[in-house]
Amino acid sequence: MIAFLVLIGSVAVYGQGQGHGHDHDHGPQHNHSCVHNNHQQLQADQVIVNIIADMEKDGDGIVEQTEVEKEFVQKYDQDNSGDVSEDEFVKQWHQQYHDAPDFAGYLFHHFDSNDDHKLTAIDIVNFVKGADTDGNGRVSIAEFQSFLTNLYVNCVSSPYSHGP
Ligand SMILES: [Ca+2]
Ligand SMILES: [Ca+2]
Ligand SMILES: [Ca+2]
Repeated sequence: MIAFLVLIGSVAVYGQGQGHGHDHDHGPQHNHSCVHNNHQQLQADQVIVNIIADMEKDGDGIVEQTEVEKEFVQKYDQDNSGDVSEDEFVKQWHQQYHDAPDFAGYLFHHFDSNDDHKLTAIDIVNFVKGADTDGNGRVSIAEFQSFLTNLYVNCVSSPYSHGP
């Protein structure tokens, strides 16, 4: 009887090990919650100030596509694969801004405009387009700030189609 139970136990463990070995988990890796929650109790506007400080590096008052790409793609791409996975994004965002992982997951989902579960240059192009509310081809700090405020405070859902 004991031997039988041990056998069942090892089959169960073996089964789990197998599941891990195969990298075919395409389901959502994180929960997404657009309710802002910060582990250091920072308010949304304080986090946004920090994001802008990191993003707008040359201080010309314009958030250039290259600046967003440097910050969101190159810096977050820990394994140098050329794109940013949800895991990479959530981890880095949480570390940098202390937003809860669930909230970082919501941001990632929002930024991943073509819904391929990666952040790449195409997502940044869409990001900049989405933030450029007056359509002059440039994202001013004020535009960027209100874009982020909408994400943080108004909890907007993605403007892009994410399929069924
Ligand atoms: Ca700039
Ligand atoms: Ca994408
Ligand atoms: Ca603009």
